[in-house]
Amino acid sequence: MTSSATTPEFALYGYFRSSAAFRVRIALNLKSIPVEQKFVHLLRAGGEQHGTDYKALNPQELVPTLVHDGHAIGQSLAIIEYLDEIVPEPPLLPGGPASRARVRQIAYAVACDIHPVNNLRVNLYLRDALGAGDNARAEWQRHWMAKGFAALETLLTNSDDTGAYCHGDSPTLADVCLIPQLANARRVELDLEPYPTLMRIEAHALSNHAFEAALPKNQPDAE
Ligand SMILES: N[C@@H](CCC(=O)N[C@@H](CS)C(=O)NCC(=O)O)C(=O)O
Repeated sequence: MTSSATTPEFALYGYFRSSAAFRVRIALNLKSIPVEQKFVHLLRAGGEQHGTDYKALNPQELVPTLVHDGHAIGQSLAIIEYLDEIVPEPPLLPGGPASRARVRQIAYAVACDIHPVNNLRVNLYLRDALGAGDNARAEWQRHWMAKGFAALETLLTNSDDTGAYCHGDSPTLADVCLIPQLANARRVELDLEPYPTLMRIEAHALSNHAFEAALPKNQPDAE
């Protein structure tokens, strides 16, 4: 693990290509929280996430981990909710139970259903234990992303609650999850033409510096 030398109050262990870390980077940027980035290379030397030091911090051996005030917090959604509680402005969940439920529905569709089956360790298991070739692995990812995006496209297109962002005209947890997943989709060359509403929201989000600065290509550890 290597680190950049900036302010130590918040430290984020991540990897430029990790979409779960990308979510946290967006949330930190939206809230203008300065962070010391610590880089965990998921591929080098069998994966630095499996090393003793990192495992002590996050027994799941996954990034991201946020370290703040003596706590090491794993799980991007737990981290983002923590940030939303300690730095409430701007809020990442809207007012009103129904609105909050809708934002969580979109966020969880990405974070609980699309993302986990496409994670690196799942891909490596497909490749190494089950003998799937690289083409099959890419097809697996495209399949699950397409299924998830089709549902989100319908949900977002058919709702008056959708605005410039997934919910209204301000970024929420829904956008924080959706935009990184679209970056993953591009990596496996999924055709995104069937999702014009997702594309419109993505274009708008990326015009916001908080999202743009969090892109994998803009990270110090980008390759
Ligand atoms: N549900 C977790 C997922 C974390 C996760 O899957 N992280 C990936 C990168 S996006 C990872 O560390 N993969 C390493 C591995 O599979 O070995 C979260 O939201 O933080």
